Amino acid sequence: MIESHAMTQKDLLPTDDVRDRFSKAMSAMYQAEVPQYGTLLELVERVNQETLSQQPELHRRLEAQGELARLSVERHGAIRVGSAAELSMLRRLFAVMGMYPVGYYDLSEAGVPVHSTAFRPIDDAALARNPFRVFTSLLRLELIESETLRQRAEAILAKRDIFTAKARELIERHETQGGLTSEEADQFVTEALETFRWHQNATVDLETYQALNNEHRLIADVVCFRGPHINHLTPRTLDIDEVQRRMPDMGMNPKAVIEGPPRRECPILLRQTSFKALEESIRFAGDAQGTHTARFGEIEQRGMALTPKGRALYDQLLNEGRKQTAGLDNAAHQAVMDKVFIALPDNDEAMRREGLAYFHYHLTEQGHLTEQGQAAKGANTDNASSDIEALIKQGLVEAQPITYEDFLPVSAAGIFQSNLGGGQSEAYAGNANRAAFEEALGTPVTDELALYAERENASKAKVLASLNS
Ligand code: OOG
Ligand code: NI
Repeated sequence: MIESHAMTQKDLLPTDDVRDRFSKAMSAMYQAEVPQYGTLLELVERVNQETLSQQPELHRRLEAQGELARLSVERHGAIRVGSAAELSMLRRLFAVMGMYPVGYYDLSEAGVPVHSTAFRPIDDAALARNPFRVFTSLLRLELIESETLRQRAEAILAKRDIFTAKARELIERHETQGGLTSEEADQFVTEALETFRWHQNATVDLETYQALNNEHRLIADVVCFRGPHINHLTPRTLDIDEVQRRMPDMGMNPKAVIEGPPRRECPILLRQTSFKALEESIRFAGDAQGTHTARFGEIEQRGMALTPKGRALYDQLLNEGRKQTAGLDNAAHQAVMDKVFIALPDNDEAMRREGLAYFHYHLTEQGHLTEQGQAAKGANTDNASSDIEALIKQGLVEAQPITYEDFLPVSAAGIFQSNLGGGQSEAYAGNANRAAFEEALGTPVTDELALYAERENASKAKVLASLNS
């Protein structure tokens, strides 16, 4: 029995590989569905290559952070589901790919009746291999005021199954045998992809669609189709300003402003912009023709993850900036943000010393020599943080900022709104309900800040241990 167990273990594909295969298949499917996404990928790739050759220091830095290898596979997608049963099954589906729910995002604040999490890998090695993330929102029917409309939506959702029978079977197999073989993984990718596919045929008639759409565009988007079509897939760019500038030349219509922090020498968190998708023709039950806009394009530039202290400062500055930027075009908006964000130091060293961002510590070449030879001078695990400073001064240890792997609620709200038409709305505000979300999900979401802190601490401990042994 022990032997057959060992055999099974050996034959199972690492979840990182399942995720890598899935994210590539998803990208291929979305390219076929939305040709503009292919154009966007080309543009991002070109600008990334140009940026790397123009900025050797950035090249060196990304290489040292282990960011270069993953750059071309890095993307996130977004979906919206309608019920607790759908959300909890998705949790199990993403677990097959080593993706776990991280963070809670309340979008009701921004007038969007959903709350969300991001399914993503969590450990260093998995993130380095392929950090594929899916921003997943759960529709909050309880926020719909009209009782009849709410019941109508619930009844429609209760009738659909967004998973294929084979996908369900493979998810269960993953759970019982602790993984999937390579062949099963390929089947899983094919079957799981079905959940995210676009359907031109709505499951409801035009009248129902319109009634739901009048309550909120997003409700119609979630309720009226067979499944939670992937609504965008976002590549990572190294120069979002440049991509935004070139989008119109390539036939894409970017949203007015880039969301998030302004451009910086040392990027923080996440900057994002999107292009508006075209209207797509839909065939409704009863054969009526109509249109629906759901799918769009988005790009993002990622920077360092901020500590709670750094994040509080970011939120404060963002709010200050937003008071002055209403209605401004991108150039003016960015100019205001530049000024406001002067309060946040723009170099790694200061961000680290002031405890504003998370860092990953590792040995320099000299540190490795020291590790092999004599014990490090002055290293003493009793006082880890001051020791790290001493080791950095001695050139034995280097600190690299940890990349932000998550999302920003204000930016997400801006993305939702630019694609739903309609601006700011207070209709559903003040309705955060993390407990309800977690109950629907079937598990608590992991706190993203705790994850960064853990990774920072682990890297520190590893460096200290290797120099002290
Ligand atoms: C998700 C919008 C949020 C992001 O990058 O912040 C998002 C949606 O529209 O479903 O993807
Ligand atoms: Ni997005």
